[in-house]
Amino acid sequence: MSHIWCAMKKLSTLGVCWLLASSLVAFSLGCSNQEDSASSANDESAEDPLAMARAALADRQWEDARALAALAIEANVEVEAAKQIMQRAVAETNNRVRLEQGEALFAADQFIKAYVKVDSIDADSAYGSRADNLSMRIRQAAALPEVVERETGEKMSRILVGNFPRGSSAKEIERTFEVCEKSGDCEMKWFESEGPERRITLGSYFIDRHEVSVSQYSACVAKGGCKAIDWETCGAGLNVEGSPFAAAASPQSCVSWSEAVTFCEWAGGRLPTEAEWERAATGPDDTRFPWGATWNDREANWGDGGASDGYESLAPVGSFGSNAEGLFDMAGNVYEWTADWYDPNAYGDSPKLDPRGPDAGTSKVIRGGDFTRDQGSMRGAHRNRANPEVRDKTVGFRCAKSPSQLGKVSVAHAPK
Ligand SMILES: [Ca+2]
Ligand SMILES: [Ca+2]
Repeated sequence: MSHIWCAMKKLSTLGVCWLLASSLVAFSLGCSNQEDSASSANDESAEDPLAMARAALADRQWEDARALAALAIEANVEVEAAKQIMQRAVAETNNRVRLEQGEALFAADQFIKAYVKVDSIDADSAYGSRADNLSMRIRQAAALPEVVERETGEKMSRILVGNFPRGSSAKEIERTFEVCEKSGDCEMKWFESEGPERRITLGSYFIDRHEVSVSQYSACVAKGGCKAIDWETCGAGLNVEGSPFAAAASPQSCVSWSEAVTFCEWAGGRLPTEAEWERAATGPDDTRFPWGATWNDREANWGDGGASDGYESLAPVGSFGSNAEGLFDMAGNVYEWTADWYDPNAYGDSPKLDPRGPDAGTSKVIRGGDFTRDQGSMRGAHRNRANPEVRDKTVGFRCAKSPSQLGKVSVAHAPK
């Protein structure tokens, strides 16, 4: 604020004090020393509103820059240059207002995509050199609500822009294999697709707190947005009275990949990418399991061979605790479709920014393990795959939203 106050002191003698009178109330009065030192260092710039406007612009003090440019215009000093500063300051001010109104996450994503050419330079060093800008964008992103709600009432958690070590180290793969071998015949190749572990960067996004439930899916069917579940191709007896697979609070399984995509589009979003799913599961601290570093057989609906976790079959969504991002059932209950095609070697040569898997394939990635699986499948880094056309009682899904999809509601479908 000292820019303006000091300029005011100078320009008030020229009779233009009225220009800023209304905005003076909050200004600091502590600029006399700065003025003195600035004057002794560079008399001309200290008294030149245009120079001070430039300085304010460089300091990202948009309001100051705007007011000082106005003073320069009023004083008829290099009017064109002053107008340019004014335009820039107004644009930035408007941008800030928009950000405060809810576009911060979108801006953060745009920032990343504009500044980081990940395939040609290292993302981490790019961020390092622009740490101030990035931290500013993250602060802006953090100003948004942590939770948004979609039309079906499902809450979505905000995952902030940032990077994380995706996949598993060779040591972790070996350790998981050893644990697996204690309970049966296991093959190392089941786990090797989790490597190599690499730090990747994702933009901000939102993701459902729960697996999509039977009742939510039914709402989409009732409104003509989704096809009715084809229970027959999934398994006999799943749709009978009292079946956990047809219970309203259960996760909706027995959906093909494209049926999951259709639901998420209807709900104004999309499926999460495989990378987004993993980051959401392992949280900001990159924990081995959604709840933390060590195995706990009461934290998920897994294949315990009985019901020590309380459930022999599907559990109602959200029956266990949430992870650090407020997400439920990121381990167990049902596997979850992701957007990506499966490739066991996908991590080795994937982009470091927002990887989206291979362009084509024969199976889609499913994540999180299900109610029949052992503890190795409950890890956040665990990968599996399924034929996209298959409907399986162990495979469901949850939806994500890009910041650019915020505010979008269910697609209006005419009743069929
Ligand atoms: Ca269980
Ligand atoms: Ca799950």
